[in-house]
Amino acid sequence: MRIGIVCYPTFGGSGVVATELGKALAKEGHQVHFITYEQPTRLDFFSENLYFHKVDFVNYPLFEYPPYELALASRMVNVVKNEKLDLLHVHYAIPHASAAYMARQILLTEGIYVPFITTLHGTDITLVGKDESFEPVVTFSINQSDAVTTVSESLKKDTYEHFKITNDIEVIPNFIDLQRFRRQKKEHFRKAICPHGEKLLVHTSNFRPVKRIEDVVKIFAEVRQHIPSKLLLVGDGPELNHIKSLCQTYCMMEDVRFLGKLEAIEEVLSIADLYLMPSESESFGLGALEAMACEVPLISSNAGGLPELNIQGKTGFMSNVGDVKDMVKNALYVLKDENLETFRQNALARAREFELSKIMPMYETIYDRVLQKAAVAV
Ligand code: GMT
Repeated sequence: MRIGIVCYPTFGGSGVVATELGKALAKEGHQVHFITYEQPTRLDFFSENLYFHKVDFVNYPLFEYPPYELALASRMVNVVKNEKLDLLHVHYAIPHASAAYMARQILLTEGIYVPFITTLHGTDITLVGKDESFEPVVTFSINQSDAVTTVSESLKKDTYEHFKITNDIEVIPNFIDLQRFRRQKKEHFRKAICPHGEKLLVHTSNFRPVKRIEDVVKIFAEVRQHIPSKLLLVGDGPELNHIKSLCQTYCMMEDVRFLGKLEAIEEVLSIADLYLMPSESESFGLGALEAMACEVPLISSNAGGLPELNIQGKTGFMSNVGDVKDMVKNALYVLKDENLETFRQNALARAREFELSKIMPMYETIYDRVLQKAAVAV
């Protein structure tokens, strides 16, 4: 198949899922064309089946807000025609689904029907999409998609609740490449961070308010009163400076390290004992799945799709959003030497259920189906 993938090329979860999916499809022999404004972060190697088409556009002094969506739709039209794409798979509704709709309609005037599949990832529904400034367009483009997927049952429910959806929604969870995400021996690294055998807690994210990183800091401040421990904060985003000053307020800068954006995240996860994800809302929790694959148990909130990943009392624990006290109690329990190994093994076993090779065929099945339908429609 010749597949066009549209995504945000940044470190965000939706971009990671889109890129990893594209890479895996290319390995299977499909021809995969990424259409986006920048080379996706994880698209960092050569494969004969992978292509990148940059969305370029002229900016004109009249445009206070450059119309990216129009340039994207035009580029999609151009790539579909030139590369003879069979379908488009767009990740994150805004503005990718409406741009895909526009491209499909333009191509139709030339007798070409290119179906598009929309994958909803989370904040495109739970935060941004339902805002009245976007809602009618999001509803319309979801309903016009040839197939729609969400990354959890919870996100599917939210989508039906917040929008007037007439289309079917299928759930395809996030996946993990266990060849890459596995616990590696990194003793020297561990010793450098925890020289006196401290326990190591980790959080990775894009430092947005929805991640409640203040809670991460509060949990750690309390845990270190009971167990010698260190905290690694990986990522970058709008909350970073605020979180740094919070750590200073708690006088614990010597126990907290900020690592910024990291590509080899699996190396950090390989030395961790506990992963913290106290999010306000989380449609799946890809960062947590990456940690679990590296045998790191999870202390999380019970928001969104997290109960579909974290098994209470087995792979870690969940608490209500903001219940820092309960999260501290659970963290101390998991970190006990006599408990940690069992939680580690349970986390890995759970991660195995989301192995890439089990999830990718679900997308291929949808591709086959929309192509069959499109063939009948033309
Ligand atoms: O976590 C983020 O804020 C990034 C965001 C994105 O769309 O780039 O991630 C969302 O999609 C991921 C991949 O499907 C999910 O694993 C994350 O749970 C989801 N984030 C939220 O719902 C907050």
